[in-house]
Amino acid sequence: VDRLTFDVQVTNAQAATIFMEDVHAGMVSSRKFLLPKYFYDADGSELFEKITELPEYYPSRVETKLLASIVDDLVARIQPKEIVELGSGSSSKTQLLLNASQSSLKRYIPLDVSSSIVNSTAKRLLSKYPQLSIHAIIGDFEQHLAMIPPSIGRRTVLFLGSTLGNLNETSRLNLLQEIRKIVVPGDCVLLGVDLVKEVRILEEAYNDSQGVTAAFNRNILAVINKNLQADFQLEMFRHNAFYNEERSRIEMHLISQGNQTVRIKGLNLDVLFRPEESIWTESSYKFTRDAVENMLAHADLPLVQWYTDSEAQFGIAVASPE
Ligand code: AVJ
Repeated sequence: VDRLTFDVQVTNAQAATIFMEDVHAGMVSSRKFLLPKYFYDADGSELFEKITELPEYYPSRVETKLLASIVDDLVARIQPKEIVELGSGSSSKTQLLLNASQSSLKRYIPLDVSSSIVNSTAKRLLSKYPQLSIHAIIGDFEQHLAMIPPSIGRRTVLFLGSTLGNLNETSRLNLLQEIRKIVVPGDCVLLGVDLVKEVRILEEAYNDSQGVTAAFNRNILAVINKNLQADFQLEMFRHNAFYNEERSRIEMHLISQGNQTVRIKGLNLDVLFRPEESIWTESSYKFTRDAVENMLAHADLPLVQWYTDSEAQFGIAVASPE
């Protein structure tokens, strides 16, 4: 259809090379690590969907409910002509905005690394919203924001799901500064962030009783097994997630159960693990309103509106350049 533009910034071959480099760097590091973006193969995405339905995992549920409750107010204020979404995935929360913006909205620009998900989502949205055109970009939001086409008018950049919380402070500021370059006064940025709260609630959200989060965490090893012909034994790594209060972040680790050597054939690499040695797989930073306001201000994106649920579990920030 001519209402769909499909823009591939990373081919599968390029993505495979970057994956190899990232796994290599993480496995030869003195403190081993893997990047959380690699959780999300087909199995990992399915496990994450299951996480969002867990009683302990409040963020997705609370954000969706919050967004639903503010969307009319939001759209009345911002009347977006186009929506750019970073890490759009299945665009499920986005539909609340698409529905409410139907009179003003002309174009949707989803950016995501997964071409299959973006492709199927785009087709579904095209048939559901006959006035909408879609310019999908397959890429990494930390690298390809410059590839977003010139604006056609009042732009809203969406970054939901507390995905920003997976980035450390430097990367966060970097990304926000890149976002700043694709908006002008009158546009806005909508940022969903998980908030600092009681440690017990935070830790339970990442240590669910059914072990889904543990399976999600271990799945990153299966991703390496599959794509780099490695022989990680998943049951030889224990899921460990805890709140680091000093740094305001949940840390997820995989802890080696004993001495072991893992062969990663695709990297021609043997990796030795000591008993209790950790692979750091994810940080999930938690924010306060002040922290969000400060980081946005540093990127020259003043906070203009702040929404939160009645229990202040999750926040949605609206920022707009001056
Ligand atoms: C998708 C990044 C928001 O950090 O809470 C869920 C991913 N990790 N359980 C998060 C995740 C473990 C999630 N984000």
